[in-house]
Amino acid sequence: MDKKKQTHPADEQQHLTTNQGLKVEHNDDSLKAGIRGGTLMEDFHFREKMTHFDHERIPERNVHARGSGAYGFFNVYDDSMKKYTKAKFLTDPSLETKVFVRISTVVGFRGSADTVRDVRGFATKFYTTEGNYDLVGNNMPVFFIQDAIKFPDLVHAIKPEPHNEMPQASAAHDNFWDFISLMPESLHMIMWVLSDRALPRSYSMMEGFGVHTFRLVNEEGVSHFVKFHWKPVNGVHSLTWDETQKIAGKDPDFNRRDLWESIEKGNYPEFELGVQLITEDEEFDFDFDILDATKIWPEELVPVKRIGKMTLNRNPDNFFAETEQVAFHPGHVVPGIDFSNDPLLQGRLFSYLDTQLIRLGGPNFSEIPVNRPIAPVTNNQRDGFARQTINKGRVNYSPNSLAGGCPFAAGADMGAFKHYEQKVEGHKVKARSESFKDHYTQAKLFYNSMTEPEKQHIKDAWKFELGKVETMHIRERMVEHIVRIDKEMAEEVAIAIGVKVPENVSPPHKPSVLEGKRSVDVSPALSQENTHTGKIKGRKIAALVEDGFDGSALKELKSMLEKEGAMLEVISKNHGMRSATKGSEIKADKTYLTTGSIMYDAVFIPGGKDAVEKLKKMGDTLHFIKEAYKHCKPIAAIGEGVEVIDACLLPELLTFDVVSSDKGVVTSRKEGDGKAVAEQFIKAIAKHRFWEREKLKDMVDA
Ligand code: HDD
Repeated sequence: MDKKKQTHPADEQQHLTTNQGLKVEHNDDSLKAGIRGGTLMEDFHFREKMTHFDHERIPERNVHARGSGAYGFFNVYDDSMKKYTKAKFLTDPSLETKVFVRISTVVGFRGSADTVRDVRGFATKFYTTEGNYDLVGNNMPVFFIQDAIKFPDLVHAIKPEPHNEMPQASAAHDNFWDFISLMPESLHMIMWVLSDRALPRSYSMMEGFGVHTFRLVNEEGVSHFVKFHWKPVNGVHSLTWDETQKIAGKDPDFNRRDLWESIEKGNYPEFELGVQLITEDEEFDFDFDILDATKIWPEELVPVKRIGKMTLNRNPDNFFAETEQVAFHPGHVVPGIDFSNDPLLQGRLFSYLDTQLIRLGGPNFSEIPVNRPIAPVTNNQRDGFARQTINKGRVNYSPNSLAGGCPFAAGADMGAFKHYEQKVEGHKVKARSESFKDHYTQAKLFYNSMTEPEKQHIKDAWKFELGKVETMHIRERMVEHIVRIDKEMAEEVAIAIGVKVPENVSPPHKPSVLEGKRSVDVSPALSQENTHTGKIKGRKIAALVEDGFDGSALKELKSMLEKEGAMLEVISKNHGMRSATKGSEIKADKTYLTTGSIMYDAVFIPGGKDAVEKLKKMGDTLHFIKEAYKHCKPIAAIGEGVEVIDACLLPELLTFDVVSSDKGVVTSRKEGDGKAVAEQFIKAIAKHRFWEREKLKDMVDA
């Protein structure tokens, strides 16, 4: 065997080299004229290293600058979608399509905190055998504006104000609400942004939406209108507003870390792909225009058909190379998927390619590994900054005879993309259809579909957002809009922000073209409380442990939680091993200094006399439990551990030996009840929040 091949490649790579492959002898001092002399121009290694560093940053995305990525795969369940589309990855169940997903916040800069109130981008690149397909969606099914020409205004208004660059990653400022108060089309989206959907507990616990109406086109050329959905297998779960603000300080990478860790642990996030389909004949059947991106198709009118599943199972190797350089574009489509005339979508079809040119420095970004299709690329495009492909031969034009006409355009029957031949007719106008002018019906529908706690969270969010607005007439204009959504909501918000509810607010305009069409007054699918699956996969549970704890109870719970895909972390005053009375000792994962109750979904306190005596006297422990209680989270304790809960003097809570998950506090002083407590605790964790405790929150000093 060739001797050179026997050395491990890693051994070769251990040597530091220049970008030309030259081994470097010294990396800690630049080349100088004498030991205390000036640096010499001749030091090519210094200059190369410094120049590269000076050019390391690229422009961050104008919106969606902060994001996290993951690889995975998608499988369609069966071939039933053949009726609607010829896209192979949506019709051939034997295909496993590789994907890259990037989930992002919209407003904050690249280094901003994860847990801000914001829309989350949910962009998926499918590397299909027919070319890349990008589904560039959000975790909310509607958008702020109806026409893309308003996008620069929207983004200018929501981003930090230009004179002082404040506030970071927040809509709570005058410019944004000034703009919104003059753009009633945004009100439906605003209701989503003020709801718990804007505070996802985990990227694996949010829905995704393609937002626009797209088309699916089958082999026969028949088109259906479609809306795309991602349904999280873990259900939709959110943080509370108080948690999000505290987490932003304690761990600004909270959602990114959660995604990374769940993939490393094998708790792969999973989403089912859903489609809502209507025929072309049904286009005008509904009390909204299907081309209007500020409207949903209520699931009760048009059911979501679940057609496949995506699993995210691999973290990127390098954040910059993959997550930062990935380039999405709603115009990256494959045969069988096409566009509608939605004016927001039409504008996006221009903007995404345009933005990549500045962000990624030229037209060759599709050659960056994360963007490269698995389908072969053969065309006459050449040159440009950072060209990677070494095209061979002399021919770079078409038609040609010197290369036998290659590459030649294929027919649709050979797998080529052919634009759907839609008949269009009309005057060239800068105007908006009358059918786009209903701005309140679906804002109301959303609000009316919420549970009481969800409604309260929206009211509280209004109070915060508008309370930060300094200009009184902007607050007043917003309250006028809120009246048209819900009078009682407007009254509560108005009191909190110190304005009067105006008398005689004109009723919302309902275009006559939409009267008498198919509609619903309530859509249960809009409440995230109805998405819960009874599963606890991806949740994180804290166990509060000191020396002398009951090791057997903790071990039993830990193994039951892990079986369900949840994670238990041990929190203690200090790092190191904690001794157990029964069972084996355990390592503390975190201390009260390095974590907090806000980072967990539930808390467990095992028994053990010595441990409990210490825990009862520790302010940090009591604060941890009280804060979890205030955030309506499940708490469980067994044996002497119950005394620690008692020591918290929680309002309206008496701990009994009744092992029940009903109130989210599961306790038993009988040591033999360990399994029963664990079972009920898991049920409570599945429920996630016990909102009835919210009314007590002012009584909990945490
Ligand atoms: Fe956009 C990024 C989603 C409207 C222009 N958008 C971007 C990303 C997502 C969305 C998920 C981040 C992609 C990534 O992770 O790299 N955008 C949406 C949705 C919209 C929407 C769901 C409405 C339905 N966007 C929209 C409009 C325009 C843009 C109307 C302009 C006409 N969006 C952009 C952009 C970005 C972008 C400026 C910034 C970085 C990028 O594209 O690659 O071109």
